[in-house]
Amino acid sequence: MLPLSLSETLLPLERPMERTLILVKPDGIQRGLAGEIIARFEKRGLKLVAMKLLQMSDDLAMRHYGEHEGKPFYETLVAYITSGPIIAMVWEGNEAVAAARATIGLTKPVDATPGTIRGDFGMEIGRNLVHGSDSDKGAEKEIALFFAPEEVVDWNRDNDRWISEA
Ligand code: D4T
Repeated sequence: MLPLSLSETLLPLERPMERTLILVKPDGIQRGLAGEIIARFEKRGLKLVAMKLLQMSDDLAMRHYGEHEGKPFYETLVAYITSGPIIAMVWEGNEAVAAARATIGLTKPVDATPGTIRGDFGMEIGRNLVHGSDSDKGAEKEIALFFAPEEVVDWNRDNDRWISEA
């Protein structure tokens, strides 16, 4: 049998892709880092499928951070996330949750590796610039909080075969 040609081995991806919710938090917007932060995910190879600028209400913030209710940092966390506009995005890709979290870096920016978003731009846990879902299930719930199904765009990226194996 003849070996497969490059175009035959690099067919567009058919397998289902994972999605993750990413927020550029108010400090990211106020510091003019939104473009830089978005570029990190884009260059990594994740695919943008939804995006909006919004001011989070207390109600949305409490639903988004519901798992932290009762913790000592909960109220300051809600005040921080509602303190200015944010950018909410959905990024798609193979193991998108893990890829995005590795791109973001550890929760406490002083412990985050240089090269990650928090490791390059952050100093304090209460100003850690960006949020990324922590699991596939969590991402599903979080995406539904911020986007209606029709706001998530299913599109084919022409260079997918150079980013993902079939
Ligand atoms: P988010 O959810 O913002 O992406 O952060 P992480 O996924 O990295 O971290 P997390 O859920 O454990 O914490 C959510 C949020 O709470 C802030 N926080 C956390 C804080 O202010 N003090 C703390 O002690 C902890 C644990 C930071 C992120």
